[in-house]
Amino acid sequence: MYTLIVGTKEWSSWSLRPYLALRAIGAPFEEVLVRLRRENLTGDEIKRYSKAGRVPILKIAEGGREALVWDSLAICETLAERHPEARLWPADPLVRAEARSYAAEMHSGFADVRDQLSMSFSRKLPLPELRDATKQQIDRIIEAWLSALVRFSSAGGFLFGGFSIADCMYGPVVSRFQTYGVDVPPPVKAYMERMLALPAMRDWGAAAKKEVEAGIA
Ligand SMILES: N[C@@H](CCC(=O)N[C@@H](CS)C(=O)NCC(=O)O)C(=O)O
Repeated sequence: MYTLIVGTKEWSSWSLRPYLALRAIGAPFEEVLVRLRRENLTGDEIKRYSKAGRVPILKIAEGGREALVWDSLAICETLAERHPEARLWPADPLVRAEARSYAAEMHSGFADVRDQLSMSFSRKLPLPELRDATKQQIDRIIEAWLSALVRFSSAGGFLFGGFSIADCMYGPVVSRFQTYGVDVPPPVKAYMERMLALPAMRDWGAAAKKEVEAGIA
């Protein structure tokens, strides 16, 4: 029923987010991998699937019809709606409203973190000289994580207790902090370890490592 079109796993932070959501649901899905950073080739290949020209893309085939969903957050929202039993959003409406804000803040923000600490999932890299804006965004992410963890993590270990779309959206940031050795306080470190121990994160990391070994990332 589902096909997820993703980019090179070592680099494609946006693709990792709905991948984590799909894995959390446990529904079977096929995966198509498009190699990124191949100049015009990448864009042309992605446009074979979606005119928006960006991965991730989710294809849903159902009852003889097909739907295309593009953009990481739209895919996560669609999956949450189609699989309420997976509780991809917190059950409490007020907590859910806050979790949605976390996901949206990530989706529309932190441009300097994304620029200076680009995802390289399986590598360990030196922390570059950070711009002030990047430092402020890192502080904001840590503050936001701590605020949620203090209130909710005892009920499941994740930002809002049980694993949610907020965690999906920040999964690539966990990877970046690990790659560049960003200094974080102990509760955040423990949260990062829980995220990195998820089978979905480990599988993504193993695939990313193979790409690096094969010289394609
Ligand atoms: N806002 C989009 C961003 C998607 C995006 O920028 N994807 C990158 C890969 S991570 C891409 O498709 N790049 C196309 C290219 O490299 O030509 C989302 O949330 O899905």
